[in-house]
Amino acid sequence: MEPVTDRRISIIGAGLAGSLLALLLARRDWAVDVYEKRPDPRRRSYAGGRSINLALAERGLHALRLAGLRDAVMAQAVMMRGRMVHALDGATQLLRYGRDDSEVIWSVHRGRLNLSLVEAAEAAGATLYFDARLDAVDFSARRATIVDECDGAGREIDFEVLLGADGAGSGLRAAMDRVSDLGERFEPLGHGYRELEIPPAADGGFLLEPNALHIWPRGGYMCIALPNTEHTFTVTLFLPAKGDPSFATLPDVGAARALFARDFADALALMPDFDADWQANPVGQLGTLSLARWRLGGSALLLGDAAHAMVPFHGQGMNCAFEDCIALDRCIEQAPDWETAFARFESERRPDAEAIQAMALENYVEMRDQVDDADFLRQRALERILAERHPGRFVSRYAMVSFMRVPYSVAFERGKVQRRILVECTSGVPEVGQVDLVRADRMVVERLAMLEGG
Ligand code: FAD
Ligand code: 8RB
Repeated sequence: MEPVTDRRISIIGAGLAGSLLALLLARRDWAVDVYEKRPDPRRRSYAGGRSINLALAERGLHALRLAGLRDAVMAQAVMMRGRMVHALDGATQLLRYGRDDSEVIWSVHRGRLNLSLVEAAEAAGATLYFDARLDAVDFSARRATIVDECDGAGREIDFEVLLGADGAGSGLRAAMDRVSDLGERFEPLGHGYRELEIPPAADGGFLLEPNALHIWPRGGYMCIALPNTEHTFTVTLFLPAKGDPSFATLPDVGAARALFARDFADALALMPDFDADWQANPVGQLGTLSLARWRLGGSALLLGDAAHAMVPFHGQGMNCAFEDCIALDRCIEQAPDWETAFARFESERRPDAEAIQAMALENYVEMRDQVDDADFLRQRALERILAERHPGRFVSRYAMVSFMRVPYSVAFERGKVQRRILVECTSGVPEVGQVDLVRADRMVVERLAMLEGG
């Protein structure tokens, strides 16, 4: 579609997806208005307070490259080369994610990343309104009510189209669902999370290896830690809501401390503020959101977490939301009208969103329960061997998801074929050195075509 000067696109949410989308569309000369319920991040201090970090992988990096923000973000990112697995006895082992330092993921500060995106969106010509919450929508009149979060005053805005980048608790989604059933389903994981922090060492350095994503796998639950540029680590405990142990069996900080002393002793020793953090930070809920419809004709469309919130265990929610923005920008550019653009976006992205949602669920089991399992480690060893023998053909699922931009649905399907080969070739074989590689090679060539662009 050719932008006509007075034609506006209205975006709800200036989070990670909304601000990137505003930037991409403003660059194409659309008049873009963004309504964000939170205050302007430039008027808040990001220096103090807790650091919340995110893992940025190739899909997200590619989006930042297109936005012209790659260098600025990477200047403040911490490289994570692999999983550092912490056994119960405190022993650690680094399992690399990729072949070398070209295949790594990056820990970035959410607040600073969001701020960079907001500034870049404005610089590209988008208009951002803060403390501005979408409250109600009259889709037939194309009018919406925006409430000022400071004084509670409501005002009416006219819109051409509404793009919902307003996250898992989307207000636009609720408004759309009131007009036409979106077929919304939320599948709770049954596990929650709580965040803690490891401060810098006395000499100002890191208390754990900085260039890793730390995992304390404990079967039914786990802790993880990601490094921050401030030399701290953000620690997250993932634990069932019910059962033993669970958030239900931790009525107070004393019980929480006892669980950590038993299961995460080396981590607890690094958290002098454990009690205060435990009491200050609430338990977060996790789950998978699916909608039968992401759009209302050609008048409103959901993307990012608003359309397909997922569990966090592949570290791909933001990466996927950024990929949505690039896909939507292209659909809008190429389609003759809004309805066509939205329909193409939805049919292109739905299979990929469903695939990463499923892979994220699977990765929880792998992270918490399999990283020290003998069968799993043998399969992983064979995976490395086959990846080396068949470059561009046998590529680990983790690599396809994190270091490449092949569609998530392709990574998911090829991952299933590869998993079967690994299981068939290692079952009943005690050592990976004893695997029949001639047979394995034949399976690979017969069952897997070369990866496009691989
Ligand atoms: P958000 O970034 O949540 O933005 C939504 C915005 O809409 C917010 O600014 C909100 O204030 C605003 N909003 C909401 N309702 C309204 C309304 N009614 N009116 C106006 N504005 C509204 N992903 C990764 O890829 N890697 C990671 O390592 C990772 N770690 C994470 C760690 C944590 C603790 C959490 C919670 C998530 C993590 N994610 C990670 C997921 C990632 O944060 C999300 O997938 C991503 O932010 C989705 O972007 P979004 O723009 O759709 O939503
Ligand atoms: N949301 C991540 C991975 C995969 C790591 C691996 C996992 C915390 C909330 Cl749990 C998790 C990964 O397979 O070895 N890459 O990036 C990020 C993760 O959690 C983030 C920090 C998180 N997301 C609510 C809490």
